[in-house]
Amino acid sequence: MHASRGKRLRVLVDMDGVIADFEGGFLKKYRAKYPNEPYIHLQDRRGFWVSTQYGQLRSDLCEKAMSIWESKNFFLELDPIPGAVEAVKEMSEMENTDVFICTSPIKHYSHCPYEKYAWIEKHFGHEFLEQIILTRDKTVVSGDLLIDDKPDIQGVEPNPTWEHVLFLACHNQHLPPDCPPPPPPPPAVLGP
Ligand code: DGP
Ligand code: MG
Repeated sequence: MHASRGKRLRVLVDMDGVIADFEGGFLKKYRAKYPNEPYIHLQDRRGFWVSTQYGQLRSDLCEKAMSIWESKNFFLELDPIPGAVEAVKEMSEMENTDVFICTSPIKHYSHCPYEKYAWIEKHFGHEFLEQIILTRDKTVVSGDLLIDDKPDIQGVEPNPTWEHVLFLACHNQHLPPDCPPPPPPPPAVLGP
């Protein structure tokens, strides 16, 4: 494809749900903080937004869920998805290939942006900090491929340059292949 035409291939790799185990980390800390509250097994997760599904279980659980990823050290202590760090390192060493980590920080910004940088440094090394893109809108980032577990990636650019490769996750594994994305929730870019 592009590389064979003399152009370098630019791969954008999402972080949460692709290289960092957001769902597993969330469930572990939610159950530790709220041992007497109901929870959703990973195999029963449906829909991208964790807080939406917890809110459907019981309305006050939406806020309880959000308190987990808004806490200090939540993002820093996420485990890597098995094999993902090695795969991204290998890909970044491939000829004619540039790899960037392209990740959306949560709007509660006290800890998340810092911890995302620290996580990349811890697992990939200091040099990899050059390859981080923090954005709430991935449609304005140019690349050839975007590997991401979110089924619908919307933003201000209606025709992103990248092709979306949907990364399998507990919340999207029941979706039919190539299903059309649901309409975007106006006006927020990212959602809850
Ligand atoms: P990304 O993986 O780059 O698409 O980032 C999405 C972020 O949103 C990631 O940190 C996971 C987080 N997230 C998952 N569910 C919810 C939710 O229900 N509400 C909020 N605010 N963030 C969520
Ligand atoms: Mg993700």
